[in-house]
Amino acid sequence: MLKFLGTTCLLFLSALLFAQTDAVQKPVSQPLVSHIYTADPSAHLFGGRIYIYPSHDIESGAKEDDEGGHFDMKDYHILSMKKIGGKVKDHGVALDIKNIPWAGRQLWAPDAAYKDGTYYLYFPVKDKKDVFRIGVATSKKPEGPFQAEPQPISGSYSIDPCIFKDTDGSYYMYFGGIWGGQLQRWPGNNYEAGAQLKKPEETAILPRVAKLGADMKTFAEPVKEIRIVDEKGNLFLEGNNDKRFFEASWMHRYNGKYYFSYSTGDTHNICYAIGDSPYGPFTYKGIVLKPVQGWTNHHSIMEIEGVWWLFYHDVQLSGKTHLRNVKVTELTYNPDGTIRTVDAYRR
Ligand code: FUB
Repeated sequence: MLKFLGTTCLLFLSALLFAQTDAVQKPVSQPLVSHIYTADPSAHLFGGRIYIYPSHDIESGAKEDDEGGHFDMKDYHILSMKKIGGKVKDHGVALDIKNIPWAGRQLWAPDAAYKDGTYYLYFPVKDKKDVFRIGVATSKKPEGPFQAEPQPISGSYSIDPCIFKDTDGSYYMYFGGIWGGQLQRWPGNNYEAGAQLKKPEETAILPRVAKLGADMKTFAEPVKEIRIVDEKGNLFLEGNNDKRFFEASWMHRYNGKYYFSYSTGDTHNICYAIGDSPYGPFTYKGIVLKPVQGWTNHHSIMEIEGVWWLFYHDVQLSGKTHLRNVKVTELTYNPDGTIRTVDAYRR
């Protein structure tokens, strides 16, 4: 009898285990639009309406490689909605690569800002020498169309600009991305075409920040590195690739503290670190968003009437790493100011 019970128990346990590992991952939210592929959502509240500035993923036929050559985007479409869960409007082409005089290829993750009646769209694109730079374009409307400046922002490089407005009215740009984002080629703000990625035992490459000039089209100061440290104040090594910076910077304030969040790239987390100044240092606190379906993970965070939202993407619609779809889900804080980790799937 005991033997029979033991075998039944074992069978039950293995069935349970099988059911869990085999469980279909049910997404906690659905794509905001499905008529085009969109990624890297930077969300803002402009004039009481939610505007999302995403990448516009396409199938261009470009070959997949470790540099992200298959992310071969050629324009931006801006999305907007009155409220979370409301109807999402696609405002059409807001900026086309053809109309950026200095651009070569690959329009990657953008962000936007508003100041004194003008909207600014910040975007990374490779120049004609295949070097990523960050450009800016302006419009009188949040949805564009945007008119690009004739040159990239002087002193800018790499990818993934995030524009943060501090409570004193200053604007900062956070940026950078290693591997295909080329940040490794810019030690000390100088371009070194042959510069390599760090070895696992070396200190990891750091993200960058610069205060914007009053014209919103220039850097007001030399680009600085942002220190992300562990609880003991030590910088991460490249080998700590589940915590070190890779790409996809975002900055927000919560209860007077500065929250710098970013993707760890090859380990696919969105992590965050907290500091007392927009320049850091930022102390690592944990994971905002666990890996999503697809290789890349990219997000933005914003508050609407006391509720916090996490915008992100996955590949639910296509199953292909370069054809993504943007989503949104709620973000919650613990009483001590730490963020409750989001799992984008019910397992
Ligand atoms: O969309 C192209 C690149 O993929 C972005 O710039 C990265 O952040 C990653 O999401």
